[in-house]
Amino acid sequence: MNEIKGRVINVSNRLPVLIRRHASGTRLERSSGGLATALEAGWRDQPGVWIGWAGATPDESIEPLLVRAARRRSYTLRSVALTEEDIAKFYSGFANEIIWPLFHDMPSRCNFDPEYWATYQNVNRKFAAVVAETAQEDDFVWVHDYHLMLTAASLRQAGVRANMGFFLHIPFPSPDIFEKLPWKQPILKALLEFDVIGFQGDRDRSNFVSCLERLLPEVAVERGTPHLLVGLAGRRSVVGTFPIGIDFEAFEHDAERPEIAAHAAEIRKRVADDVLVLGVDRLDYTKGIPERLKSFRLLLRRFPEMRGHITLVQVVVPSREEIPNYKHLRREVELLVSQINGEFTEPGWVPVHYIHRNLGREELLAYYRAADIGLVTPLKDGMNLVAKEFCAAQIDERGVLIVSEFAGAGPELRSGAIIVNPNDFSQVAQALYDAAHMTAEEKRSRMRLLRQIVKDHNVHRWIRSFLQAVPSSDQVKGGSGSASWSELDGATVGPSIASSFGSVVRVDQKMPGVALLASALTPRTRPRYAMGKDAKLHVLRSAAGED
Ligand code: ADQ
Repeated sequence: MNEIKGRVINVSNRLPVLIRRHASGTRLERSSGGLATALEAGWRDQPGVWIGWAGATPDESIEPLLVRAARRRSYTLRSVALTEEDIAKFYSGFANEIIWPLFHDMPSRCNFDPEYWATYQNVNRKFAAVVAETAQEDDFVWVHDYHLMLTAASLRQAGVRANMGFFLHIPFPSPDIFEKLPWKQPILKALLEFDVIGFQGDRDRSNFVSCLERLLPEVAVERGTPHLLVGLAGRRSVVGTFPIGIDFEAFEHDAERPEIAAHAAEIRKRVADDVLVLGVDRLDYTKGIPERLKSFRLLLRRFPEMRGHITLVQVVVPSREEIPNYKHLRREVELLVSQINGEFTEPGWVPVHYIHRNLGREELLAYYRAADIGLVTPLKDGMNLVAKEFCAAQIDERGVLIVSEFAGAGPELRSGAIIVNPNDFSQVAQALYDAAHMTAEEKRSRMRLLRQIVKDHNVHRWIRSFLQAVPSSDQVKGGSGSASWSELDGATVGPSIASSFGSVVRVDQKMPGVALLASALTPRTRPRYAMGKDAKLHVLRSAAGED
């Protein structure tokens, strides 16, 4: 573990604020989506810099607005200027018509336009240029998500020496899916320029390592506990799993406010004694909204006694509406809602309430509190923060969470939630029926457990554990620095930035943090490390071709 002496520089496609131009002038809005929500909550009161696109094409009116937005924050904001063409080919194109569907296991939705790749490289260089102007050697550059996978490579070329980390907020696909990408090798190589590469779940991390093994045979992989080390051409990267969390305390605290309780009571009054099922999503085809609606329809068909006694409130926030796949999705969802309502509505009861807008935090919390069942059924999702927010806001412990096995939140919350396959409409319908008939005691004990998990694995812990995995410069650059990996065992992390996200953290005595990358050593000098009990030293292929 390296002590980060300088600042943390967060880099993401979007800043936490978005500049929107309206007929009446330019306005600042909060960015929506999971990344901005989590990072902004985790970074509250922490110093540093956040670099990203401010959501408007460049002109001189942006900077004063950003300075104003930074006044209410502990960190400064720096914008990266993107042109209309960049936005079309980098953001809508490469990021959201190639990487997003591919990494969510939906290759048939990809549009592998070669022009997108050229712009993606160019825009990553633009981000890197702003980071290079900002970062000093002691700083830690933390790059977020699939939009910016090439940034470290550009920064290294520009001679930037700061430590760099990358966190992928979305899933990483298996080799059979990833290898469809025409630019697979350059992307993998560019990722290995980061010192730490983090994933939401073990499955994502293991997919990444399998892709390295298949597509870059010269890479050396060493499996340690809790992290792995991979090496290529004299560089080493720590590869770890860091499941993201939410600011539990803030959600819990806000959900307790009397005005939220009153708003929740109002919502409940509208549905009378019905079981209130809640879905909250960005309108995205990965979130499984049509499948959820079909499962709800099946419930009403299969269990006629539920008619008039259960209501689904589906809230969607408009998203990426300029991309054709998303336009079709909106039509599909709205058609299904009207078909279900047409088939089942009775005087005094409408089965699906459909809300197509961004809810304010108060309204969102009121829905979370009012709901009896949180229905979170993405077809594939890095984590899914809605599942965690629902638990944090359930202060009365009366709600049941149904969550997809294909969301990162599934494995993490499986001890208290009902886990479903979102493609199995029959299973989801049965889960809804079971949740609606669960006893109050069972609901309470499940929700109590869920809330404890979400509280323990909060966003601050996520940040801390990622920063703790940052190796020192010597450790990643190979050569004589290798011995210091063993020195990590049992070390107490000093007054570093990591510890400012919570109490001082002690590195687990049983794990060496990361084990030594064997490829950098000759067999004679290669030390043996005390690995976790299930881990074994496994060198697949060394850079020196030893194995
Ligand atoms: P997202 O795909 O954006 O995030 P998610 O994690 O569910 O997905 O976060 C959505 C956020 O938007 C939540 O904070 C939710 O409260 C908010 N939201 C959704 N609908 C809303 C509405 N109608 N009104 C107001 N707010 C709404 C990506 C990955 C996820 C990963 C996160 C964080 O796709 O898998 O969990 O990053 O890493």
